[in-house]
Amino acid sequence: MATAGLIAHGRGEAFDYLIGEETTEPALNAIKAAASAFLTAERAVISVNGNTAALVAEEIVRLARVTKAKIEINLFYRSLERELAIKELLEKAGARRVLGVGEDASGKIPELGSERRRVDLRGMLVADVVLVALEDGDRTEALAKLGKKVIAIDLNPLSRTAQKAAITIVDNVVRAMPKLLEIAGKLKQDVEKCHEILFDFDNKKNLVESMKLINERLSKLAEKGEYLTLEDEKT
Ligand code: PTJ
Repeated sequence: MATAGLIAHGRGEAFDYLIGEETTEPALNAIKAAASAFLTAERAVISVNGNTAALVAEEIVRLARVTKAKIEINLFYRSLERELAIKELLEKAGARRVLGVGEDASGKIPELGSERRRVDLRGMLVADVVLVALEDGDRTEALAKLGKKVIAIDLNPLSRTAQKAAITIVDNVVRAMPKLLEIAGKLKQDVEKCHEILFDFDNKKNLVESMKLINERLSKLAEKGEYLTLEDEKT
């Protein structure tokens, strides 16, 4: 994980407290839409950075298998050494093919500078659906502008990634990925249902629900003035 990755992780933890450290109803709705998008995609790609490799390598590999998606390493702080280390981690988790390593990442995302623009010609460049988690806002925005349907997992509903994605899962990646995997497994045989879910899903509305939830939770906390008491009420 990059040093900046640790800072990104801490930023996420702060928001996890605000949502109550659990998969909320709006997050679950977004997960269902994300599973549907994967299962109806022609060329889906799971983008992997240092943080997601460290946290959910096995789930990434299993999701790729269930949804026939490709796995592509796409780093903000790109170096061949990091790419190879992440590739090894993914292969240990069962991945057979990992895109985006070294010269394979010779495609370019317009609008992005330097090393951050490099993508695999067989993966992200031609993908119709791309899953990103703990992602930088510039890249999410650039992918969306290219017409990709971006699915984001981001604990912060206010981040540019969360705001610019087509489907935003406001949840911790360690909870969201197993759930996404489970729901994709259930929906796999029902493509019609997937289309229905996507038709009914409104990301803006769903993001508003996540923000309302934080707001209501904070109001309750402010009344009580005690975090742990509120947590006890759940049990
Ligand atoms: O591995 P690299 O080189 O590609 O580096 C990745 C970095 C750290 C550069 C990249 O992840 C990054 O820039 O992250 P940001 O811009 O800090 O955004 C991360 C977002 O993920 C923030 O909005 C956090 O709130 C959110 N986040 C942090 N931890 C989690 C999370 N979202 C879901 N689950 C988490 N565990």
